[in-house]
Amino acid sequence: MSASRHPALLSTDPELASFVAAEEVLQAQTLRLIPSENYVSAAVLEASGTVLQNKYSEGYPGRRYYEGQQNIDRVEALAIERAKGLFGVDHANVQPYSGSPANLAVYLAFAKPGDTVMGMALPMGGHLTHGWGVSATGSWFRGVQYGVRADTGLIDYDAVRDLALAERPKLIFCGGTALPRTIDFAAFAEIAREAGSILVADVAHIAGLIAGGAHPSPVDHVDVVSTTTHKTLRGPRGAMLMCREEHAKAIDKAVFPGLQGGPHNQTTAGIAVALHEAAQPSFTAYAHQVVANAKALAAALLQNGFDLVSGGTDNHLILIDLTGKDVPGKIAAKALDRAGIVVNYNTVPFDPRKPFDPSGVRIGTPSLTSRGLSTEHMPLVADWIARSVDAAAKGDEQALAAIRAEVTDLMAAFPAPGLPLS
Ligand code: DSN
Repeated sequence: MSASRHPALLSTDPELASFVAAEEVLQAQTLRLIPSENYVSAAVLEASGTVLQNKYSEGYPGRRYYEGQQNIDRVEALAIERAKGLFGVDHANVQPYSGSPANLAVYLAFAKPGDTVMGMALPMGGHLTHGWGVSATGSWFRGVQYGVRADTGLIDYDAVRDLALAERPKLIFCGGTALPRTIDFAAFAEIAREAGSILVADVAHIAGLIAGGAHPSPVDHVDVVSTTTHKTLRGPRGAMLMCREEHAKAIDKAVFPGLQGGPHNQTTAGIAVALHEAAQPSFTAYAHQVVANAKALAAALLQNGFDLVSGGTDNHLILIDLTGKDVPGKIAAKALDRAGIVVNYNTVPFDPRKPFDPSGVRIGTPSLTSRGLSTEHMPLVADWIARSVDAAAKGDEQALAAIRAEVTDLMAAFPAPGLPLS
């Protein structure tokens, strides 16, 4: 593998080219288990690196503030039509730069600073932008937060309802970043209706599962669907907001001119390609395989003596609770990294430790499934994780190096989409 697949880059900026080449090797050789990451296809990668990059196009198709939009309009209109078709929505805005700006646009569309908003607490599995204190959404708005039950690790819908009726928030967010279980959108919709709140489903993590029919869709239940495009959906780094026609104007106005300037047209093109790929039967199979792999991995981890938040998973994500082990999340995550297994340390609900040094490790199966690993490989993956955590406890660097060699060996047999063959 060499930087020569980017010859112009290599010639102009060999130093930067060497970083990209090294990242290609890293992504090819390691077992990537961060549940919010994936591998885009070569086609998405190409679309994301086109001359569409060179255009400014504030506005929307047919209504721009710059000329020369003949092709850009077609690109954006295609992405919009594909999003509408894939998710079955009236309206789609494909311009948000990423998930946080997408969510901020929702606030701008429906709330005023100081209004009460409600979301899942970050340490319980929510997202910063769902009204958590350190985020602008928690300082400009009054965030109230729900969580999961201590005994089950599941969302307590009765507590969500009580809080919503007590607080009558302007917005309620459902969805998050560390939720291993199916979200009951109908239950949230009932609560939002009673509380008179706008309901937003942030499906960034599970958008690909929804597109592939491996998780129920929120579309018939919520006012707005917010999603990134680069997680299970396997597109470029970007985001979309989808809604019924009645909210279309408010959403569009909030994204532009409310919050953003010119859309990133090269990303819009990548999103269009990813949406096309996600509409194929092979993507339906992919989405179901992601879940089957996660369930098999969860079962194998339980057999290896790990505690899992909520006892397992219904989706692509597993939250390992290491409070019963000798190794906290950060030390485990760093040891796993040295073993070629890339995860992130994460808080677990009711974590006795601090967020920067928490008790959990968050893993998921989108990336390994994109490489073709299946349920039969999951006991081996669980065994590697168990041996790595054990090695971390003992400070056994040799054991970690041995696991890394095994990981590199297996991954060489499963080429990653979008990457050169190792
Ligand atoms: N950073 C994303 C994740 O890893 O889940 C959420 O924004």
